[in-house]
Amino acid sequence: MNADQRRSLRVSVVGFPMIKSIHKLLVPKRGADFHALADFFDALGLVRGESWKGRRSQGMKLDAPEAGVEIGMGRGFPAADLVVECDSADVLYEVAKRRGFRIAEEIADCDWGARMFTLELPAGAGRLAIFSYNQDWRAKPQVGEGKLDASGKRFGIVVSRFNAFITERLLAGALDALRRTGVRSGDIHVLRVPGAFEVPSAARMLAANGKTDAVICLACIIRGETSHYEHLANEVTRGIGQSAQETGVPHAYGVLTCDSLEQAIDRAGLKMGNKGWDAALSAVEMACLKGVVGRGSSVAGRKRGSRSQVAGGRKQRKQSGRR
Ligand code: INI
Repeated sequence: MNADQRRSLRVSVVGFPMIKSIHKLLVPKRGADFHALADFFDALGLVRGESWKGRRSQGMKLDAPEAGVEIGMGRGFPAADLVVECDSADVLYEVAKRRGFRIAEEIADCDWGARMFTLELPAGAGRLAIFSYNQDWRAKPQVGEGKLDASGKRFGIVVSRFNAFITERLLAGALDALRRTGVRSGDIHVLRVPGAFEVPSAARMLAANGKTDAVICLACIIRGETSHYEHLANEVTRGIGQSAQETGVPHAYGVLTCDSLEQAIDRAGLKMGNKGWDAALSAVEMACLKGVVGRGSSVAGRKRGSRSQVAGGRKQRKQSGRR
């Protein structure tokens, strides 16, 4: 027994081996049938997976995103050796007709909420049923994101005077981004503070005043010879995060932590863009996210147990009973 065999034996003894895939095996006798089957499944849109060509055999896999064994009893099942679900059985029915595939059963409505037809597989390999559900009952992720339209929103900007050569450029970038996303000048409140260390406290003052939709924090910390830099950077970062968490008001992090002045210049409008501008856009997006996640929204506003498309679809599927 070699090392690989010993390892796989150990897996099956120690833990339950995971099933990787399920395949319907078709073994045509002639090369022409092999190619006819490959063309047939290609035409229906199955995706070509791995293939091999050896001395003893050749083969290819045609994959679908989902596969499995279905055990059913009762009536209404298609008389088929293989069943494929697709987006639109009607479209594939037209493809099959155009390609001259042999149709065993015409397309028709099923009482379980689907459209279905049956084809003869090439090379006498059996029958294939193709169906699509009339309603998409599968769970879909609820995706939400904040828009970049900040009109009517109010922003606070905290900017440190330390390294003003850099931070004034960050401020200019942030103001530009806010104006371009529709913020009125009167809705922007700028607070100047001595250095980065003071940024979190000032940010909290703005966040707590009840009139600010998001706070933009701008500072520049440049590494010196001492460990002061690390302490300062950590504390400023922690403080900004804490203020955001505790007030529930989004805070954008526009604090440069750089090894040199050159690096800072690059991030204040030169080679690496302007981090003030970036921070302002993040603030706008986060300020708008509140509306997306708020009550009655598609993301978080749905009450538990309320009828979703998914639950409705499942219910219907259960009631009608597939096939
Ligand atoms: N403040 C900065 O914004 N950047 C720095 O690089 C910096 N350094 O290196 O010391 C800095 N120090 C000042 C600090 O933020 C406070 O303003 C000061 O300690 C007073 O509390």
